[in-house]
Amino acid sequence: MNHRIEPALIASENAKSTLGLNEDYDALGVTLARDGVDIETLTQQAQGFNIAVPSWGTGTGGTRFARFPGLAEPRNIFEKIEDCAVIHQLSQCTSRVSPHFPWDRVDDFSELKQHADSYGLAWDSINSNTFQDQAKQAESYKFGSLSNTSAKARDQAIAHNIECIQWGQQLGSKKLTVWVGDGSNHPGQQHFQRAFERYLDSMHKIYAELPSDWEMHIEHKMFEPAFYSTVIQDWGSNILATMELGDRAKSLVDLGHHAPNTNIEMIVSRLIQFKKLGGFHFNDSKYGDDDLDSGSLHPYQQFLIFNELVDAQARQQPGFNPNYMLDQSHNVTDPIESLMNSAAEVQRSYIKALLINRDALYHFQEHNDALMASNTLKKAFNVDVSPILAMARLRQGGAIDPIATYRAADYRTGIAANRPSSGGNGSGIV
Ligand code: LRH
Ligand code: MN
Repeated sequence: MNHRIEPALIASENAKSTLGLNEDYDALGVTLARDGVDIETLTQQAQGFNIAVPSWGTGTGGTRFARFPGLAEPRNIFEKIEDCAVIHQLSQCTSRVSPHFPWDRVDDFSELKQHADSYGLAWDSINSNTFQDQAKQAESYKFGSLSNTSAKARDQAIAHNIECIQWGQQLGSKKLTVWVGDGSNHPGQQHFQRAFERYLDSMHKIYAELPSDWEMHIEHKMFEPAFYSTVIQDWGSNILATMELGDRAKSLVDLGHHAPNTNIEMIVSRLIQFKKLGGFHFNDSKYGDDDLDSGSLHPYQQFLIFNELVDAQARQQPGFNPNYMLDQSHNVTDPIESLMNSAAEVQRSYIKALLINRDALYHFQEHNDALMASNTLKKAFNVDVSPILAMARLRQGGAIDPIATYRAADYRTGIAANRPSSGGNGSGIV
């Protein structure tokens, strides 16, 4: 298998902190054992955790105001894969990449598959794009895509999604994610029911082409690019659409797509209960769809979401198999560092949620002991599980400290010569 970072460098960096890690790990083991928790079981669960990386997150992101490209930006999907290989090599929990078409379109998909295979990377959900007009595109998506009043525009968007499935099959993916920006900016501009009916009619035509072992994930979003109404505006419209389409249509929860202070963990619980939780786009936000690093602002909310996920796992909830993925935009940090950091922060929420004493929680819930129920969650959240995450990385050949090791490797300086800046738009979202 190819490596982007010299394994010897990772080993020498790890050697600097292995002693300290073992001490911290053993001490945490003793503390957890006092509550009957076996640290080794948790470390194995940490090693089994995996979260996909968005190809579009490897380039520096921007806003409508500006984008400030960094050094040695990836200019195409091959270079994005190389950077994803660095993230997985050091973090050991991001072995899948989610592409976006046509941003990542290539002429030879088998060549692209071989390139990813050479780094031990697989392909996660395929993201279609009917929120931008491509050069020489016949029908514009200015007034929507799958819900556009123009049948020609809808057919064009349907054809693109079906093509995305075919490209995904060549890469070995098993999921299609459909997010559309369709909506309106003015009251009266759109007939809500007719727009939703057109959307459902289009999605039925795409669903009919979905291979039997694939899932379709529908992503809702409150606003942007539309600022008055959005056809799939919230989890309600989302789950209704998935129920309308069929068992293999499920809802995807992008954390940033909700109004501030929305109880997202409760939405997750509902989707789990009705076997409609397809997966997540993890990120964090303060105001809108800020696409900030996961757990950087609301780590407790992320932990509460994993409380629902671990609870379903513990109850062996039928139809429970959510897909985990990051969806972030890195405007002021090195995307590789932010993606490694964020993958570990989501992994941290999972391990902390595994520490929750569920029997005690259920007892306090049944007896309306609100304070002790809340304290049972906080007790788990307040455990520093960093030694478990680091040990999971070390045991799989990763870095005890991914950021320090990445900086020691000075990766971007090393590849800058092969990646002359393309100036212009590069591969960030904007
Ligand atoms: C929409 C979204 C969607 C992607 C896009 C890049 O805001 O979250 O998941 O297609 O970002
Ligand atoms: Mn998203």
